[in-house]
Amino acid sequence: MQRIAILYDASQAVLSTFQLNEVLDQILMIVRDYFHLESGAILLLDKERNELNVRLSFGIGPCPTMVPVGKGITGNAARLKRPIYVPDVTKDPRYIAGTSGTMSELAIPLIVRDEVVGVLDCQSNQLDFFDRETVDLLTLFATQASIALVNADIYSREQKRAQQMEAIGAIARQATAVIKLEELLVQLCRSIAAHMPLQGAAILTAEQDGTLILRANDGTLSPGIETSQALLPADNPAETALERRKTRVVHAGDAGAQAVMYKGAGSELLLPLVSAGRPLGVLVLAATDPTAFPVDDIPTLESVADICATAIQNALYFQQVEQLAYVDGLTGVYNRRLFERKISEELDRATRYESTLSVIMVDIDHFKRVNDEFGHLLGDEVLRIVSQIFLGALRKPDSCCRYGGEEFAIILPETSGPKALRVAEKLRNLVAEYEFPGIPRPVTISAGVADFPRCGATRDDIVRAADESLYIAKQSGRNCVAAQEDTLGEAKVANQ
Ligand code: GH3
Ligand code: MG
Ligand code: MG
Repeated sequence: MQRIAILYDASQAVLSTFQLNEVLDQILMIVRDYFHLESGAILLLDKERNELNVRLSFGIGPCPTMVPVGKGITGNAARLKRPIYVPDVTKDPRYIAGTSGTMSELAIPLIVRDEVVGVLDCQSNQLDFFDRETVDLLTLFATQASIALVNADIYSREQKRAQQMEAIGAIARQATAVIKLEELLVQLCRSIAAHMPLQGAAILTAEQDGTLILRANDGTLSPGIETSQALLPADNPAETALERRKTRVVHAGDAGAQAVMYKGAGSELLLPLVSAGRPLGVLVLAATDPTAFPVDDIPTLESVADICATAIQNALYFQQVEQLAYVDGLTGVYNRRLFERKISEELDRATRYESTLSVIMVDIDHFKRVNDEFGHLLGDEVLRIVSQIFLGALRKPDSCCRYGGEEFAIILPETSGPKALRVAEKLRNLVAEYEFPGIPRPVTISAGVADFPRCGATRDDIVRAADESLYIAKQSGRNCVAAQEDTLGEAKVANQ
């Protein structure tokens, strides 16, 4: 009767909490205090590896923390799914020597709905310590303990799920708050790293040719790849993940795990970012723990990737619309609106870094005549061709803008007046030499050059100076290039 009371108390105690650590504590406390054992341990089953890991113990000296299922007395209890009692461990070859003084051992599998979840290992320093009744009682207690362990496991999963859902909500809210692509990518990495137990998060974006570039991270990348825009080696796991549209876990030390970019990362999850069938990039989540990304968590993390992909798609769309607002419909070069914006930005920058900047104003000569003689459509074609000639001859940082009608304004960052004059001269030459289809004579341009800081400090100063130079070029007979007196020491007309 007293023993039934013990069992009742013990069950109450282990079932009174959902916290795994508390359940483990309670189980071993009961084994030690109610059953007066010298040592004991709870081993939990790692199903994937088919091994038992010691989660908590008392009175046990140095002994293996992991036992494969089928090995030792505990491993055999798990394999056979029934308690194994060894009254004299010295006579049992299965016994793995550990704690000195142990004479008898009882290993009881922890089973719920016919599935082994672990083993309760009980040891005594006395030979044949466990009588029939104690074995039965401990076995009954183990049943209660198994239920408590499973409850705690369900609870911790639920809690984790709830935290994940909360994190997804927060990430989604932050994702919709930013529309500029570069900012969005960094924001996504930061909020993912802030809301999830990770070492870091990064986003790789797919370039047009399919290569992946590291575009953003949460700021915790290892110094070696701190530089954004880092290109990944070909055939890296991230590339295959995106190609196959399949989430992939890589572990440090895996063959081809070059994409493990975080120093000290034990594992990385590579989540393809795909929106409306379009491959946009890869979300990289890094963790120090090699087992940080269990299969159960993948769907939740994939929904985080979906949120990212949608937000990135929106930002790309916004970028496209924004770009369209700055592009001239007829020629495809930038429009005047971009010119106004760009020149202000570049002047700010040149002022800050005390560098130079030039503007070339271009006007097609006698364009009215071209229209009159060959028709408006051909006139349009001339505008398109001239634009292409300019684009082909300018450097990447230069901006070619259609300023109005048949006038162009070209911004040359970090370029002094004399150098800009040479560029203008090159453009003039290219146009003059071009044989425009349907126009049996050369089409020419005139150009005026001005530079910062020599021609002034403001946008208006520079544009006015370039306009005046253009006027001088026109006055000098057209098909030529001119610069302000300030630029070259005296008003100069080149190459009449
Ligand atoms: P100048 O050498 O002094 O610059 O003479 P110009 O004939 O080029 O100058 P003007 O300002 O008299 O004429 C500009 C012409 O450009 C008038 C206008 O019809 C034409 N134009 C402006 N925009 C377009 C366009 O989009 N397409 C076409 N085909 N013609 C245009
Ligand atoms: Mg004009
Ligand atoms: Mg003209």
